[in-house]
Amino acid sequence: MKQRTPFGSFPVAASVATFLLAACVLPASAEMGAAEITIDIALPSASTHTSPDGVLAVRIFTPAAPAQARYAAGAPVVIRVPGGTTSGSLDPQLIGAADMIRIVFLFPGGIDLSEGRSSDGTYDYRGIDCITALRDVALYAAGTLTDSSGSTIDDVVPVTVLHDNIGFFGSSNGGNICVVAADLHGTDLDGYLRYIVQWESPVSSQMAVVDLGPFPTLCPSAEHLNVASENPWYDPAGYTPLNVSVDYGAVAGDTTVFAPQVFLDGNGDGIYTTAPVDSYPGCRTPDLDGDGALGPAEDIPLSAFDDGVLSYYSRDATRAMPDSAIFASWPSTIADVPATDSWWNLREAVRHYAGAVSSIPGIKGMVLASVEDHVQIASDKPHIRQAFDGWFDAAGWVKINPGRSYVVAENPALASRTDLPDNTENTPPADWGDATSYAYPDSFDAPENAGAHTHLWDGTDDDGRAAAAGVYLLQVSADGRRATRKMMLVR
Ligand SMILES: [Ca+2]
Ligand SMILES: [Ca+2]
Repeated sequence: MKQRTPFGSFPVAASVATFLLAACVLPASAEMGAAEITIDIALPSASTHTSPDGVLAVRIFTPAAPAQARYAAGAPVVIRVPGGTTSGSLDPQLIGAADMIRIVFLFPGGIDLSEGRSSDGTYDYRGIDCITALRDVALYAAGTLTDSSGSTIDDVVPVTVLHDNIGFFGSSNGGNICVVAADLHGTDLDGYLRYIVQWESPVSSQMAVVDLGPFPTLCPSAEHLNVASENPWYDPAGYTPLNVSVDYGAVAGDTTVFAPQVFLDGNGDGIYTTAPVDSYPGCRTPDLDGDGALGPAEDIPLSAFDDGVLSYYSRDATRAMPDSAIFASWPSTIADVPATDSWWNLREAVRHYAGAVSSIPGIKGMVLASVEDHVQIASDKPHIRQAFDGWFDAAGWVKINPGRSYVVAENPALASRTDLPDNTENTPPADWGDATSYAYPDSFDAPENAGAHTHLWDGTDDDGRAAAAGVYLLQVSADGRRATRKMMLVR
């Protein structure tokens, strides 16, 4: 699959989201590092379309003994769905929540090469089969489905499973399918699925393909430089819970190149216009004047999800394409408006909150947000707002980030911090443009005195997974000044 979005490859601060995840699922009394065991099972699922007994590869991380479970009554279950458009991996996740049962799995057709395991079927890029697979994993956690040996989860884990305390944790784009599954299979999941956590999830098509910025440069190999700029055609005043206002009037395209095939032709010359990046030979940037921002006279590259057959741009960008000359004869590799709508109908959370809330009365939503998002750059955070509004407008329970007291209880060293917003559930922020009023800071490190300091990055991303080899940016702030340096991760 060609991937034209920056998901999964973004250099990120390693600590913040990991902390938020732990804070979100850990009780104050949790013992970090409690012993756990790993159990692999194969789960028969119709989502594989493999007769007679197609299975999903599922891995369970569980407390090793009842005393290590979160509650005296047993252990709740959280099912973790990865971001990007990957078919999943079996790596450990939410490692701070060792007192819970944590489940990871591979979507139909998914392969984990490092583990030598795979799920039967064909990967449909978070489509209907993946949605069904997530349902079946949840129903296994609920004790209503059995593995390929005929065993329930209760038969294989050494703790009592709290079947009525199951949560989905959607990392970034994984937060979309969690809500879609809760809507489409809510009748089956009601009574089991209690909450969904969405970590900075891009819940509408424009957010998923990052139409608002930042924007990639064209670089050889695995270098990932981005122009950290908002889309100059984005108008925050045009926000709606389903889409945002971007003027795509300058849309143009060229399907003879790899990327970008679609762009906003700011300088109007009919081609995607770039300049060389002095510090990176071979890289080219649309930031022609090198001021670090993209203006209306510069080109804006648009990204798409891609299933190997078609590229799916945002609903709004796609609707603008027929007005562009190159789409007079619609390219065979780009999804048209009906195909685009059909694709996003199953991949945007924004269209499924109401159904999830009505199907599963009492389900709760938590939206994790830090001041500096791991991908999105728009300062009014419309993706966080859409996620919040999705739950809120459906009269569901929703909160941005765990409460201050919860976080401080987890880490008492944070008690002195004055920059941890204590949001009230079911209450929107007074000003979405003031992220520090509702989002967590990007660092929980204490300020340091003047002098030389040493810090170690363990080479993992916000999900605790090994980051890809390549160039990463290191940022240091002091006295209101900020310096950025490049560093190379070699594996
Ligand atoms: Ca141009
Ligand atoms: Ca510029």
